[in-house]
Amino acid sequence: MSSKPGILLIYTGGTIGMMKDFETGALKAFNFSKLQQKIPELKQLDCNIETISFEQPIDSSNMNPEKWIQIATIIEENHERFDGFVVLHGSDTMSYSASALSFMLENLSKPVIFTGSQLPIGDLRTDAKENLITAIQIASLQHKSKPVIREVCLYFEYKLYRGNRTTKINAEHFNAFASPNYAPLAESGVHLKFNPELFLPKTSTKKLLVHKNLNNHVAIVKMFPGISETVLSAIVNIPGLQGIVLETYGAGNATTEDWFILLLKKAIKNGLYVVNVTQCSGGSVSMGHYETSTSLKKIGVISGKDITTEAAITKLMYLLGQHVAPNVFKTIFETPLRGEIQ
Ligand code: ASN
Repeated sequence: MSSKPGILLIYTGGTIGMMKDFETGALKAFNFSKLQQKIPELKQLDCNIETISFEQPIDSSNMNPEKWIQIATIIEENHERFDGFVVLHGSDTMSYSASALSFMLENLSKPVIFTGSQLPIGDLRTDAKENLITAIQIASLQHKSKPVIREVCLYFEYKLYRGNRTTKINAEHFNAFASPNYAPLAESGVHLKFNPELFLPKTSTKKLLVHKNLNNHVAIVKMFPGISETVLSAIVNIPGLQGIVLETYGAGNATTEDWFILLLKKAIKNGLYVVNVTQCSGGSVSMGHYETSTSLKKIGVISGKDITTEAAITKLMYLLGQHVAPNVFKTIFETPLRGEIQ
């Protein structure tokens, strides 16, 4: 048996594996065997790579909870056989998927690295090769026969981030992602430089638990000056809605108008979970710091602290899917489960 680490490459789609449609000129995903032909360099890596592909590779704008379950199931079924996993994924919703998978995979002790690219792998100026090759190298790194990385990460343009801390910040630049509230776990230059003090602590030797119950009766609402009672009331009264992520201003502030506070107060009383996240790209919610957030705190709004919107909405889906009891929901949401919140 080979002593080289074994890596499973999971191809879901994305620009990395796309080609121009002859008729329309639009980019479309193609199948994985073609992708491999474009990267003969994979053979030079010091690990054994096996691949598995979505039957129909997708543009990540078509990503959804069913497909997250598909990714999680592939990891679950192959967990014992492989030392690490690299998920090839479109960049558009990669941060949502990396966040979702971080919650779905409890007690993870192996690397799951999401990566993709801004230009197709066949393009002369592609960023795909560096992203893919370094992601595989990181996934196969071991120390004393144990994986160095033991969490869900996202690797893009020379940086390895904790997946659930990331957000896509640019539709064109190769440097497409940021992790505004958490420094990169590693940076790739001439050397690969790791920041082990930022890794999730090695807590347990417990068995991997894969949670596949996600509840999508949730919504994201972005505050803006002029938001009306009619609009907000229509949203919070959607039949079956169980949670909203409310993107507020600055450190978690919102209008103090009576209709707004009363509407949310009633919705929360009726069992709706409201999570306060900032619409700023960095920093934290701190309810009570300004008068404009004091009432939100009083009526039981959950603090998203420094969480990203991507991690907040997927954490909501995960906790609702876990049927967390209402009396502890707020406390559990405000507690870091996978390093997603301070
Ligand atoms: N639309 C593509 C996707 O998310 C964008 C990319 O991968 N760069 O699938």
